[in-house]
Parts: sequence; structure tokens; C-alpha cells
Amino acid sequence: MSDAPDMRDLLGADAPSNWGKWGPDDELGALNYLDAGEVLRGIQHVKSGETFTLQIQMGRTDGPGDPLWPGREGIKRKNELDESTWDGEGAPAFPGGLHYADDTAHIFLQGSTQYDALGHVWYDGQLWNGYDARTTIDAMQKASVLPIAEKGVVGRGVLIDMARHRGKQWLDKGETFDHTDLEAAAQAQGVTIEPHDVLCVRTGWMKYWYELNDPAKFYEGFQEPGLTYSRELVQWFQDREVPNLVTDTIANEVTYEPGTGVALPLHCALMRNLGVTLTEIAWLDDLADACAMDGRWSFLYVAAPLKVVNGTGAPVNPVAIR
Ligand code: UVW
Repeated sequence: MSDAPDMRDLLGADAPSNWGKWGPDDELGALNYLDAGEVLRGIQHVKSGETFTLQIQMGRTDGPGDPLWPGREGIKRKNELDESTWDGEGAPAFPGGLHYADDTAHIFLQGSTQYDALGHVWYDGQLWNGYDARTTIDAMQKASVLPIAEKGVVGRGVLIDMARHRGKQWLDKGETFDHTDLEAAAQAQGVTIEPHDVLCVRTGWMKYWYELNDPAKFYEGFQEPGLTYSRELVQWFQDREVPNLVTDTIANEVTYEPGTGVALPLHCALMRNLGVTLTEIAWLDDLADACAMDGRWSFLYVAAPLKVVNGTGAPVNPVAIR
């Protein structure tokens, strides 16, 4: 048994909450902030028409594999039909001699760049908006990824480059920052984090994964860098009405809270309690380089996770348009 406090004790029984704010049946949480006006606001930040896709490549075989939360596996893609399949007895045949390739894939829905469903984590038997955690049994009945996928996520994105701000290629293992650091970095970059912005934060950790090319070393004493819990930080997210946090880390926040050892408290404080949607394992390096080049750190952010019915999350390839 660990001596870490219970999540409820850490966050407090009176933790900031948006439960009920969008009605008793809500499954979108803070994405409700992204209305048509926010789409139009995002479009105003398209100046040069450059596009950046923010997904990592799934199933690369030329390096360390895919970066994953411990216990998950990367995509397993398998050829079902290819040129070798079309000859011999019992082989499929189509009039005219058409051949085609098919493959199947076994994937963890959180096994690549992904949107977490709001119901993906919980404590105290309740998930987002107070839904009973038993609604996750067998299939996620409430707050699955489907409503997010049906809506699509479009708005003004802002990128805060914490690694660059601290003069590093990537942050160190377990290195933390908070909302005041985000504000300081934004100020240094000459950009303002505005209400309803899709907040993208680069730590350089994905680049580290590929350049290190050594999963054993990466996972040794697994402790990602990232945001660290405080009541003030959670309040900042609530006051800023942040709809979506996007990071280039596997779990959006420092893995184990340095003070208490509690695992992923911001998943609970932000996602379960405030309805902030979390997007993880994003590739932000190319976008960051372009932003640094001309000093424009805001853009139109567009993302549509796959429409997985009852999904606990879904892979996504977001696009930032500058
Ligand atoms: C967990 O919540 C364990 O994983 P993630 O949010 O990184 O998918």
C-alpha cells in the first residue's frame, strides 16, 4: 500500500467543479465553450496558411516504437491481403484481375496521439458530471469519446513552449511547471492565453523519446515532466475556461505528484471535475519551430478524434493552421 493520500483528500471535498454547468446529461464538459463564435475567433489567427499535423506516426519500426503509458501496447498492424495472397488455390479472384491490399490493427485507443474521453478517469465512484463509475463496466455508457468526436474540436489554439522558455531541448524527468510558469512563458513569447483557447504545451518530451531511442532508460523511474497540481492551478483552468489541454507528453502532467506521490491528480481535478478534455502524445516540435521563427504562437486548432462508440478515448491527428 502506498502512503499517498486519497485523491479526495488531496483535491478537497470542495474541489473546483463544473458538474451540472451544462445540464445533467452533459458529455462534452468544457468543450461546450467552443461554439461557432470560437471557430470564427480561431480562423482570425490563420495568417500564412501553413498546416501542421500533430499526431505521432503510429507503428514506426525504425526507432524505439510508440511512446506509451506503461502497460499499453502500440498498434499491431497485420497484413490480411497483399500481393502474395492473390495466387494459388482458394485465393480470392475478381473479374478483370483486380488485386488489393487490406490490413487489420489491434490498438489501444490511448496508444497514440489521442483524446481521452471525459469518463476515462474517476475517483470516489463518480466520473465527469457525477455519473456513476459503474457506467464504465463492459462499455463506457456515459462520457465516452463519441460526443467529443461528433462535435469536433475547433477554436483558437495557443502554444506555450516550456522547453524553449527554459532554454532546453526538452524538460528533465519529473520537471514541473504551473500556471504562473505558463503565463510567464506566454509573456516572454509575446502571446496571451485567452479564455477558451485550446492550450497546447510543449515540453520536448516526444522529441526526447525518439532521440533517446532507449525505452528502458525512458521508463526507468518513470516520471514525465509536466504541470503539477495545486488548488490555484485548477482554479486558473476553471477561470480561464480552458476547453482542452494538449501536450507532447504521455499523460499531460507530472506522473506522480512530487509532494504526495499521488498519480495523475490533474486528470481528476481537470478532466473529472472541470470537464477539461485531455489530448496526449502530441507532436508539437514542427509547429513550435515555425512559431518561434516568426513569433506567432496562436493558430486555428482543428481535431476530430475517431468516432468510437463507447470509446474510452480515440486516436487523433489534430491540425494546426497558422
Ligand atoms: C491514464 O490515465 C492512465 O492514461 P492517459 O490519460 O495517459 O491515457
